[in-house]
Amino acid sequence: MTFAAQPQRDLTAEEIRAFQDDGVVMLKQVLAPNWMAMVEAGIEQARQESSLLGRFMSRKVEGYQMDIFLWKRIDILRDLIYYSPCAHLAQQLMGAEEVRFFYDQMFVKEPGTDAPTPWHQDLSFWPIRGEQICSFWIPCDPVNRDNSGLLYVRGSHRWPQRFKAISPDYVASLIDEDMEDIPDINANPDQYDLVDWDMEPGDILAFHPLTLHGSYGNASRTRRRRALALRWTGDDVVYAPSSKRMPIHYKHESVAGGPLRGAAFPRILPEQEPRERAARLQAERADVGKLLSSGWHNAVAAARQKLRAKRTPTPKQTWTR
Ligand SMILES: O=C(O)CCC(=O)C(=O)O
Repeated sequence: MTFAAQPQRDLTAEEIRAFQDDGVVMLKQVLAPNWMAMVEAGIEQARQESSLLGRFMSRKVEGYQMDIFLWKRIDILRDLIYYSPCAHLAQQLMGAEEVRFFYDQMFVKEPGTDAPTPWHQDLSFWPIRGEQICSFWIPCDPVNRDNSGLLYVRGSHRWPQRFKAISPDYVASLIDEDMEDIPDINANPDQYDLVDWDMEPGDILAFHPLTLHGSYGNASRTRRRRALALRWTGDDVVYAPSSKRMPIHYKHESVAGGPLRGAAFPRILPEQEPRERAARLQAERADVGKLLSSGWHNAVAAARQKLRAKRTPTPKQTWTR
């Protein structure tokens, strides 16, 4: 049995084609105001109750706030994931039978926050592999390029390259030196097929995790930019952990090379797993032991990265207007 709501409209063949071929599509008005109220309330609660990791990741710029795995501690976001139409929309886009929830992430840039999101691919630092994966980026404020709407390189999910991860907070430990450096896309915009959209609350940007994306800082003096990202997986996704990939601090039963399993990655469609659903009811905190040891691992890796960076500096990206 699943309790995920049906979408207010089915996606069109053109929207599904755009997701598959371009690696990104803007889905106009697919989340009704009741779901958007949950997104906004969840973000606001998360901002008040930020996690240790969130505080660490947001420490660099005043007005910038990021946090992850919010749904594990914020009930309204758990409910959004289990009951909103998002899982059905992800199922239609990915062409999958099974839909699991991978993780969520909040990105806030208050007016005037000069914090560009560097160009990056998500999959190069995620501990999963597969084709049927999609992210939903859901703003709860009107967004355009001026207040840090996301930019994409259309079709880049089909490029053969895997680029060194530059996560929005520049966590050095996740950089895989075997990957290529990301080119300075904004210095040569004519060489790339760049796309972006003006968005309203209720719209969703759906994109493949290999599609290059980034954004300018928030140059608006008045308009905030609060967004929630929800990540979904389909039938072909396997767990692929490594020291260069984002660690998962919550309980699950996935083994390397096997499918995602367990309460950290709950199945939403075609039906929920009773055991995962039961676990969902217990408030779960990230495993502090794992968090500390990965904090230690991150610190060591960051120090190593700094030493290496002296020899091969990370190429700068142009994000001035
Ligand atoms: O909101 C942002 O600035 C970054 C979003 C992003 O990189 C993502 O959702 O993968």
